[in-house]
Amino acid sequence: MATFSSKIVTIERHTLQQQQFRPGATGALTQLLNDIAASAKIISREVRRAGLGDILGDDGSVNASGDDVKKLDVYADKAIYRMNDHTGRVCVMASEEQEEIIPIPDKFASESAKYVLMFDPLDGSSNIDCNASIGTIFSIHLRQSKGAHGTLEDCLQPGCKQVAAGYVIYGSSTVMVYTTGYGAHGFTLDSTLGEFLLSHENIKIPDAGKIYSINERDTHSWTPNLQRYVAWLKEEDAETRRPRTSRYIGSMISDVHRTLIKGGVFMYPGTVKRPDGKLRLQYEVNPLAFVVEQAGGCAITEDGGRVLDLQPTELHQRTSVFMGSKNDVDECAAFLDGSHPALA
Ligand code: AHM
Ligand code: MG
Repeated sequence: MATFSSKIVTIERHTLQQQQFRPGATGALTQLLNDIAASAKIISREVRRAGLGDILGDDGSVNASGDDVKKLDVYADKAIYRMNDHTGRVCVMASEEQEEIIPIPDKFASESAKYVLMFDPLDGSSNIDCNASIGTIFSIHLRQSKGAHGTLEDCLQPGCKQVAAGYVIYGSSTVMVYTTGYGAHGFTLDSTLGEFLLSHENIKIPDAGKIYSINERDTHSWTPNLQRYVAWLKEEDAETRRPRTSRYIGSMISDVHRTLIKGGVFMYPGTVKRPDGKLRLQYEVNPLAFVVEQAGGCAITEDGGRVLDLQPTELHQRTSVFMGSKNDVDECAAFLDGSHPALA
């Protein structure tokens, strides 16, 4: 007879339990996280059906960051908006898919709405047509403004001010990982029950990994120190775990999720054409950096600063990023600032 040794915990129960760590909590953040989980179920269902209907392929437009918009991006963007525009918990939203901040409709806008919700509805969407994993990334801040409507300034807070963040990866299964600053926790969607069940409690990223993840197309646009670092990773030296293995899906959420589970380093540096890289600070880098730090890892920019300390000045700001296992990021930082002995 099967025996069951561990408890079954739904995401609703988990977010409620986590509320105890926030003295004075009203339950609004707990409910907001549950609303995000609910929109993720809707998006997951649609992603799973992709290819069955007339949903695959480009819709012909270009988004605020200059990328082609896929129909599923639009669907995911609307699903998150419609789940959160009327709850009285969110004062303003911002999406990677939309140029400006997204106001709450007047009839639902309220001074008591405490939270700012920013999201990348479907990250890695260029992978939709070939069935590689994609995902939703979200970042939540406490509002700073007064009045019925939240403002742009509410959306321009540094990542260290996030009160919660996470992502949902639509991979071989659908997994939601979130943090409210008390560890990073993962839940797998049981599609027959329609419930996210705790599957990765208190995720700990390995201190060191064997995988590096970067788009090597840009090798010739990297700084000489970064070129040397990636070349060094390929050299043979068992003592320093080399050569490392390369993995790059081209879907940040998938590359970072793998890094979180298996360890290693994920890198998106600046290039000659794009000195700040490609990835967006508020929608992609900050939320994933928060999760990675909560799992015991690190996230820095190319100049060695902590990602979460960056003060955003514009909504669709880009930043370079190097994130993952502590040892790997430290090693990488030493190459970037020129202090690594291998550069002598
Ligand atoms: P997207 O938000 O339009 O999907 O673009 C972001 C994606 C990231 O998921 C991924 O890390 C990166 O673009 C890959 O870019 P590149 O093809 O330049 O390596
Ligand atoms: Mg994205």
